[in-house]
Order: sequence, then C-alpha cells, then structure tokens
Amino acid sequence: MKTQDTKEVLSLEDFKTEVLNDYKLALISRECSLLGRREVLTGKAKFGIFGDGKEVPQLAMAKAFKNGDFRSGYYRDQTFMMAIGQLDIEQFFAGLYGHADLNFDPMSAGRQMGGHFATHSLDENGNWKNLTQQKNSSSDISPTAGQMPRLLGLAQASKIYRNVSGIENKTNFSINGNEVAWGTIGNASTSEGLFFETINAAGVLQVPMVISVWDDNYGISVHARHQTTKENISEILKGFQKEEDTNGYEIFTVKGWDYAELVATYQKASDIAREQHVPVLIHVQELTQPQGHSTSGSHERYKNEERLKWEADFDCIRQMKLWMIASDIASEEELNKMHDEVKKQVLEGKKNAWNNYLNPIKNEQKEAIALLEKIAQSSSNKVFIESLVADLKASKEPIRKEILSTARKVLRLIVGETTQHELANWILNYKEKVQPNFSSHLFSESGQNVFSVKEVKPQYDENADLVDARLVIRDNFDAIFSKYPESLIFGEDSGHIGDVNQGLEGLQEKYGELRVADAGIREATILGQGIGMALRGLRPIAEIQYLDYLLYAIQIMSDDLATIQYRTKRRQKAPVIVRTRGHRLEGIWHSGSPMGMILNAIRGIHVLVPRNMTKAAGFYNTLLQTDEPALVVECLNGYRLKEKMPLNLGEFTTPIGVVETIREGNDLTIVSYGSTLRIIEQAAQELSEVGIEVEIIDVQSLLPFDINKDIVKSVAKTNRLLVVDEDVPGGASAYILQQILEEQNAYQYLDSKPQTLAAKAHRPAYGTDGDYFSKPSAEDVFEKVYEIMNEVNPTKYPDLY
Ligand SMILES: Cc1ncc(C[n+]2csc(CCOP(=O)(O)OP(=O)(O)O)c2C)c(N)n1
Ligand SMILES: [Mg+2]
Repeated sequence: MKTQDTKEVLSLEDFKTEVLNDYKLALISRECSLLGRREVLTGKAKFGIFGDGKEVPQLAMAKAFKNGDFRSGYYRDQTFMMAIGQLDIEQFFAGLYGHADLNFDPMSAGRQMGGHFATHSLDENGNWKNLTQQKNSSSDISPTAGQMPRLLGLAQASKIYRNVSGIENKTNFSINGNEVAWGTIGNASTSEGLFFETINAAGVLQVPMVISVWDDNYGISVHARHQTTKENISEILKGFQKEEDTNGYEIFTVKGWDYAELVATYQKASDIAREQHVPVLIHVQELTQPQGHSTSGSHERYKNEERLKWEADFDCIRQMKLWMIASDIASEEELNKMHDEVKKQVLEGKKNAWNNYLNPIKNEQKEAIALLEKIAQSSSNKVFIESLVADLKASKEPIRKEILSTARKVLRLIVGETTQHELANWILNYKEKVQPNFSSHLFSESGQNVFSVKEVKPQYDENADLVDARLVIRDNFDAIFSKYPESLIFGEDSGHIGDVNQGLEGLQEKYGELRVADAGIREATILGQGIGMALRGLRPIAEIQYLDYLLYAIQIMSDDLATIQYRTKRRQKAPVIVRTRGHRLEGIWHSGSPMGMILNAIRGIHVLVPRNMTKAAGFYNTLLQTDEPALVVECLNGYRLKEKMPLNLGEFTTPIGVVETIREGNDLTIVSYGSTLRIIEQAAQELSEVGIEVEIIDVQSLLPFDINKDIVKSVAKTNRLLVVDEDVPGGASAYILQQILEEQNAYQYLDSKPQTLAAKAHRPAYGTDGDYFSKPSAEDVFEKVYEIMNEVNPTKYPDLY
C-alpha cells in the first residue's frame, strides 16, 4: 500500500497500524454521530446532520488528499475533516451546540449549523496563510449542489498556476498547480442543474478535480428512482469518459464499504487529476444512513424492512471490521476493546465541549443575576423583578437570549429609578459584546477593505480627444492585466472577440487564452470559477454577459459569495469582481434593471453602478486594491458614447460608497444612478428652462450607500426629494429612500412628500416605443418634478393637465 506523501511501500506492521488508526477514526466519527443525535433529542443542540454511514470512503479520500489541496463538499464529511486533522471531537460538538467562538468552533464560530465544514485560509489579522502547507476546505453551504460551482474554480486555480507566467512566486497558494480540488456530493443532489453544469464545464476545462458522489440511494425520503435516470449517476455520465484523443473524465465506481478498493481508487484518482489535470468522478455506491437523514425525521418511515436489514449488514464500518478480522489485521476482541475506549473518549470530548460552551454563559448569567437582584432591592417593582430573576436563575443551561431578555424586561420596570442608568449601560455593553458574534464580518473589516483605497482622479492630456467609451474600459483592462499578473477575466464571448462590446478587444492575444477567456454559456459556474480562484489567491473577474442573466448566477452569489466572509467569520475571503452590463437597451431580456432584487439578495457583496466607463474603470482599479467581492454594472447603452481617455489608466480610482453631485440646484434633489442619469440630465435642462433648478446626485455605489451622508445635506438645502431609477416600483428606489429617510434622517428637512419614479412593474417592452412606455423618460422626470413644484407654487407652475 502507498502512503499519503511518500508513495513508498509500507511494512506489514506499518500497514496494520495505519488501518487500525483509520478504523479508530471511523469509530470516533460514528460515536460522534450517535451521541450528536442524542444531544439534539435531549435539547442541548437544535439540529443535527451527521456523517454516519459514509465514514470509510472518507478515510480513503483523506489519504489521497495532500497539503495545498482543497475540499468543496457537504454536510456528510465529518470523517474526512477528522482524518485530515481539521476537526476533533470537541470541535465537532462545539459546532453542534453553536459555540459562538472560533477558538472552539473553527468551522463558523457557531454561525452555521453543525456539519458545515471549513478551514482557515486567513489568520486572525486577515492575512493569507500559506495554503500549500495545510489541508484546505472551502466553507460549506446548505443548498444542495451549491458547492459545485466553486469546486470548478478551486480546481481551475491549479491550472492557472501551472500555466500562466508571472505568478510563479505565489507559492503560498500553489506549487506548480499540483493541487487537486476534491468535491463531495450526495447522490440525490446530482439532480441539481449546478451538478451537471459543473461536470460539463470541468470536462471542457480539464482541471484537477475529483468529485465523489456519496450514494446512499436516497435524498431524505426520496428514492433514487425519482432522482436519477437509470438510478445510476456514473452510468448516465459515461458519455463524459475521456478517450485517447478527447477531453473528458476518468470515471470510477467503487463500493463504499470496501476499504482496500476505496484506498486504491482514491490514490489512482489523485494521481490522474494531479499529474494530468484530468477530472475524475468517483461514484461511491452502497452507502447507508444508519440514523436516517437528520435529526428531523426517522428513516423507518420510508425504508422497508429489507433495506433496513441490508443497511445494517453493509454498514461500512461493520464491513471494514469484518475485512480486518478476515485479513488478520486485528482480532474481534481487539477491535471491540478499541470501540469501548472510543466511546469513552467521545463522551469525554462531548462533556468538555459542553462545558466550554456553557461556562462563559453561566458566568454572564451570574453577573446579570447579581446586578438585577441588587436593582430589585431598591425598586418599587421589587416583586416583579424578583420573579423575572427567579426564572433566569432557574435556567440551568442558560442561553444569552434569556439573560438579555430578562435584563431588558427589568429595565422597563425601573424607568426613573436611580438604578436605571446602571442597568441601561449594562445592557448596552452586553449587546455590544455579544452582537458581533452574530453580525460581524458581513463585509471586510480589514485594512484592505473598500474604504482603505485612496482616491486618484483620472488625469487628462490638455487636448485629450473624445473616444468611444468602450476604449476607456479596454485600455484600462489592458493596464490592469499588465499590472496584476494574478488577474484574469472569463465569460461568454470575453475571449476571442473581446466581449460583446469589445471592452476586451485584442487582450486575449496579448495575455493569452487562460487570462482572457471564453467560457461556455453557464453563468452559475462562471461565478463559481471566480469564487474558487479567488479563494486560492487569484484575482478573477467573472463576466456575466448581461445583467438580465445574472439571475442564473444570483443563487451562487447570494448563497456562497455573499456569505463567505460572514460564515467563516472572515477566515476565508473571495474577492471576486463580477462584471456585467445592463439597465437599458432593447426588449425584455436586454433592458432589465432588477437592482432591488440584487441588492436584497447579495448583502455581503458591494454593488456598484457607474454612470460611464471612466467611472467603471475606476471601480475596477479600486477593487483590485481591496480584498472584497463586488458587482459592477456597466451601462449597456454607454459603450459608444464619447468619453475622454485618461492618462493614468490602471491607476485612477472611483471611491466606493461616495456619491457625486453632478448638477447643482436649489429646488429639489434628484437621486439616481446608472443610465437613468442621462435622461435626468436632459430633463434637468428642460426644467431649468421653466425656472426649476434641480440638484442631481449620482449614488454610484448602492452598497455601501453614501457613507458620508451627502444626500441629506442636499435635501437640507432643497427640502424636496425624488428618487429615480429603472427598477420596478418599490425596488431599488425603495431601498434608496429607506437609506435617505431612515439612515440619514432626511425626513426632517422635507417640505414635500418624498417620491420615487421607477419603471413600470412589467418587464420593459421592445423597441423605442416599448422603452418609452416602460421606463422613465425625460418627460416623465420633467412632469414628476413639475408636479411637485406645482404643489408648492401653483401660480408659478400652473397645472399641466
Ligand atoms: C436546494 C436545496 N433543496 C433542498 C434542500 C433540503 N435538503 C437537504 S439535504 C437533502 C437531500 C440530499 O440528498 P443527497 O444529496 O442524496 O445527500 P444525502 O443526505 O443522502 O447524503 C435535501 C432535499 C437543500 N438543502 N437545498
Ligand atoms: Mg443520498
């Protein structure tokens, strides 16, 4: 047998020891699952989903997994995580309890339910660790198959590191692209489109990815016959098999209880993927679920007697044990003894984890009780307070909600009493201490976040010519690719023709097919490429051809990219730039501006809406200096407009979160963004002709929004506010209004009703008339403003209608 790193032949004794260690780990993992379920049923933990029945193949996968490799998997993989040394018994239970402390639950600091695994790519200061000297797992998400798109990017990173020059020195992330990305997925989850999209894309890209399907014949209660054609995923994927002169996959099938065969298969898969950059699919069959799917139900409801008996017989740990006995690796007595020891060890670990979780909260409980008891003594509501305190005291396994909720209830009972101030302070301090456990790191809090970048204005030659704006974008990308060798762009038509608007024209020739790349029509995995590569230190720009098609990727942006920093409490980051173009052109699927939907779906990603290409280019230049993900929506109708060509390409920056006043006026403030601004500017001119002077503010950055609160300053001057955009009514305009009225308190300066002017609720119709009758026009803006002014001064601005 080969060992993990040296490939040397082991002595028989070493071999036995290795197998025994593996078996012990399988037992530990199984005991964790069994005890974990009990912890949920007795109320100590809220929900449990475990890896029982899948232990043995994970031991085999861990043996082939090397430093620098990455996993992208799902909730069954606890055994694997233990086998690579990234999860111990106490951490397993800390995750189950939701211990909100990274020191105890390194997976997510209690933010995710147990069974969602991760390793730390960043140290406590947010700096990259050396990923080639550790075993890595990207952080899991719950949506089935949601791990697949990112898996593609994790694998592709190796290909980039192996083949692109100029990044050889990035040895923190890769050594010659020798790293494999390992995916795991349940059999039923292969029904998802994301699975097939990823499989196809990896077959095209030929990247070092090994994807294991853990096949237990079920997806919760739903049998394989409802999930998979022919009930067999490897059978139906046979067309992907690589042949001599084609791309494609190596496909293996193996029984999930056959330890020796599993170890051999995983070693083979690893070699093929690592050396040849050919993807491998391993269909691991005949796995079981000894306790059913999760703690929410019991599998006796949907598995018949025969299946249950088969599952008991073919339990992978039982089969491994039989094999060990038959092969004289150990006697049954020895193995039973080992099992007894493991049971004690797991119980011990569980107790420690529980105490570690509970003790700090108990101390907080004590502190609160002492304070509240003291307050009760001098209160006119003593009796009521003492009753609340008694309830809190009675809680033997308190949670923070009970502590804070009691304190807040008492506060209401002591309003006006001398102790009010002390308790109010205690509550505020407690909240300030605890709230970040649950809310920090949605965005980067590091010194490299978007607020850290200095503004550099575009510089121009005195006689700068006006050029087609797409040339500003193109030449700026040229500057970016030469300045940042780790940057790359990919999307539909982004490579050979240099994107549909030729903002990348000629750049593939200059920077090569890997850095300026065409991608298949598959928006979700284009995003996944971005996420995976960013997780491995590259600076990907994922291009989505039109804003209207971002919907295909929005799930991955929302579930994966937007939550990465948050769900790992910033131990992983993926500073992907998503480039797209939209807002206004022609017809239902080339004119959408669903910014409200996007804003609400992707908190955790910055949302930037530049009004022209110089602003857009400046955003890219800013973003590449930061460590955060962002979406940049270029104006689809802006590429042929004329702009001056800046001199300092690749250097000038557009500040993020800062608005710009693009026209000054005293009568009313119009707030907008993107293409709509050109219409508003036209209307403003016409309004000026009838004596109405509007101030126009370009938001530029919807998330973050006006960090300097400049809009309220304008409203304080004009006392009137109109928000205009091309989204549906109540879409992004409602968000903008909420920011201005609620966050900036602009309501106090208003002399007229604050209003929004948006597109019609339906999709924009085709043609110029379709546009005119669907989206706000210059006349619509004119009349809306005029109507507001008419209400103010009907004599000066008489009724139009
Ligand atoms: C998109 C999505 N739909 C539904 C669910 C709920 N769900 C969680 S696990 C699961 C079944 C998955 O079965 P399978 O892929 O075979 O994995 P197994 O649990 O059997 O290992 C379902 C439907 C989910 N998490 N995500
Ligand atoms: Mg299954």
